[in-house]
Amino acid sequence: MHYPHPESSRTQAFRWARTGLMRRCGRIQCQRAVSEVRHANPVASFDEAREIGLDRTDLVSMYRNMLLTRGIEDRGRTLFKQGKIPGSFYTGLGNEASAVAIGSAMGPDDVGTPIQRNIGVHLARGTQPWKILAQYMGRQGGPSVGRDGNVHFAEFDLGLITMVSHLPAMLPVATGCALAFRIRDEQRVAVGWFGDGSSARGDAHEAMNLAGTRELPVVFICNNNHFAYSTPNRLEYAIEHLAERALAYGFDGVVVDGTELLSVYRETHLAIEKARSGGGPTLIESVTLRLEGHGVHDDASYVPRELIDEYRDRDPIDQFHRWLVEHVDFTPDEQRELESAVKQALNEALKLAEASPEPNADSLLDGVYAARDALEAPHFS
Ligand SMILES: Cc1ncc(C[n+]2csc(CCOP(=O)(O)OP(=O)(O)O)c2C)c(N)n1
Ligand SMILES: [Mg+2]
Repeated sequence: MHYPHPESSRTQAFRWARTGLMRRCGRIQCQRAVSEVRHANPVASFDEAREIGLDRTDLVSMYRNMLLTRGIEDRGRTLFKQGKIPGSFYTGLGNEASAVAIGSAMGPDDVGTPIQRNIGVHLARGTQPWKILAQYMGRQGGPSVGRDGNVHFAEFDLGLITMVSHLPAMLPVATGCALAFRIRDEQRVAVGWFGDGSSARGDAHEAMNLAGTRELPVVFICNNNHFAYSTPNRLEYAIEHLAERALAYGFDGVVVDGTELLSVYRETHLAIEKARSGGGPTLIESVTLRLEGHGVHDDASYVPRELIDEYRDRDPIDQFHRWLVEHVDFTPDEQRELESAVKQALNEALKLAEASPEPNADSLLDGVYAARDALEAPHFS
């Protein structure tokens, strides 16, 4: 099946809807505004990066985390083909910049609920690469201790909460965390992720509506990668940009090019600091393309070739490499050194992960139920 370019057809559908609406309104002066949502600007110089608190070391470290993200997923693909990963395997190819930028912009005490395609968030928060590979292979060393596959995991100690499969069920969790921060008078912010497909479900509306009415310290990130399985954007929603929905909840929305690391970083940084200082939520729509199928079982033959070519040309890692060369004189020697350090880190990670045993069957119920004294919720005291 061939779908036309989702971007252009969506804009076209939106225009038709608007014309129809104006026609139905007849002589009544009724005009529906075309999208007024803000579009983020690129970060055009090192000075602009410094203004949001980033020095050269921070920039190179985010670049390293993008290389690591892609490297881990490349290893995962190979492990899957070797039959070492049970179930299926999902990647975030094309989403590395967005994931690393947001994970890096979060403060040390902030919490987040990353979802599928967000390995870069885990790495930016400090999850060790070997633990991620161990997770993929269902080993004891993985954050879920061998209980689940490659997307349902997170390290709580790093401020990340494990996703459940039902999407976007983690948005109400993020809003709930933000409400708890408000009640406890803590200067912390919650970050909740969801996809373009998941945006159509009630949980997304409920979470954003509650956050808007209470002006909670939460930032919503919509990873809009053009598809939900094989369903293109134009069959998912009838507005121009998902970020427009923020206006209906009474807070700001912004569309950002998710292939540009620093644009995503700046928007997230600003939204988090606004939330922390009492300014309420923001919805950031980070636009990318899912550069592979939904999982390894899907050949993505329904994605138009020209769309893939367009986004391959805008590869987030290559783009940021060019930015570093242009703005901070990143040298070929530094590039070689970094690539070899990343390769070495991945080799070591793989060794540790493969050495990690499979879980014992008699540990199956460990961690399923929380111990009563481990809970600090007031209604237990
Ligand atoms: C409530 C619910 N329905 C269906 C699914 C099955 N499912 C898993 S991922 C997915 C596609 C989600 O699309 P999107 O939100 O755009 O995220 P993407 O996979 O594109 O990153 C679906 C339908 C699910 N996990 N939860
Ligand atoms: Mg999607």
